[in-house]
Amino acid sequence: MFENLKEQPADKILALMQLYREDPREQKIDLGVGVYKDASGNTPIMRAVKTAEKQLWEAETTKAYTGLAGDPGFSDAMIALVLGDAVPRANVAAAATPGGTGAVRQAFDLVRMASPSGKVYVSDPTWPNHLSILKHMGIPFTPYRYFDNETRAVDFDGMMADLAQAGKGDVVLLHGCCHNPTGANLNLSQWQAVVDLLLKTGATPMIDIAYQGFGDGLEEDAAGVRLVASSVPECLIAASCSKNFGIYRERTGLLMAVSNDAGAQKLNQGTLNYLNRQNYSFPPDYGARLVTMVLTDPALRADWAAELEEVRNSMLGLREQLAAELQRLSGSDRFGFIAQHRGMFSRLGASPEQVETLRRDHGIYMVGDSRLNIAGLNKSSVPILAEAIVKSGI
Ligand code: PLP
Ligand code: TYF
Repeated sequence: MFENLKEQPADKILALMQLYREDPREQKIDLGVGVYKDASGNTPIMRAVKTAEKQLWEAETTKAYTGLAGDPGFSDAMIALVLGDAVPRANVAAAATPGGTGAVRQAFDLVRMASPSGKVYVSDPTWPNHLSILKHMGIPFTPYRYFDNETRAVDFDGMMADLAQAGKGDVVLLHGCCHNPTGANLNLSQWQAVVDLLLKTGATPMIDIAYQGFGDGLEEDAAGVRLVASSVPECLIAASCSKNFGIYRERTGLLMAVSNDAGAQKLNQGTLNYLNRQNYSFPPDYGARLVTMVLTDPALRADWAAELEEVRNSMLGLREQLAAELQRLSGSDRFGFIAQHRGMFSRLGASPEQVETLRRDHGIYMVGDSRLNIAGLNKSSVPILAEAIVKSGI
């Protein structure tokens, strides 16, 4: 039967990672895959996570199965981190998943069960994995306008016009913060307008939040999600711990189903448990346990939040340095958006040919749509990138 298998398209971001590794040039800059890197190019284990690992090694007495939804303490801690006190805990069903990707996948599975003919509205552009998973699952989806290529900001009028088409039974997929791949985000009054529209159309929001703490701060980055969750009758939230806890390979995420009908919680929780069982039974626990320890121990939490703040400020500093350097070299303000964008990514607005030139002639690797990972830079590579960008006529 294997002869029936077809070659599947590679993930372009992961393929680029490989290409970079194979490049023998010494002077090369990796702005591809969305992994945080410090000034020396390392992806460190966060201090609080390392301490929690030591404590866990000492204290852990069993590796027996957890529950189908994972450790309830992890759900509690993550619900509080993402939602604060926006909704009563009793209104939230939650299940641990293998990473944020697992949460996205389980959410789509729930959508398919609850609304078989529903369509998922995805931002244009969005994280390619959203599209690839939807395609794989055979779930119909349609793009909504999101990014204005001229201004490199959100095309909010276009977005609202397109989302007005979504109706009851449809799902509107939103990025909680730090939009991937553009770096352009909604402000709070735009979130409010989206909420008003959702209330009017009856479409269900699904929020993917993979970078809480990477944009403007832990609370600030969750403001949109909290506004949505506290305003609409129901929503889905897929949260990832990969970036903000730096535990990428531990595969740690949480799917939340929020309903303002507290009576629905039992059914929603049962559904999430069922979906975990169908796909992998028990979710991974190691990363979830570390996150729970960090979030519930005041000293570990303070240290984690402080280090996350350092990470965030280092990316903001690089954004400002790059925008200033580009302004100096190009003599124009057209790169000012780099300092306005938030999170790891910005979409530069270069053509695929220009992206290729940067790679071939300058050893600078960014994704083909000209998404660059700001964290791949440091103070000394910013001027090199800025010069290459201007030389390539971007
Ligand atoms: N959603 C978005 C938008 C992302 O960029 C990522 C990236 O890593 C994820 C979800 C999920 O990541 P992970 O599965 O590594 O937790
Ligand atoms: O967009 C990124 O670079 C990150 C990491 O299949 C990633 O979200 C990329 C591709 C992928 C899984 C994670």
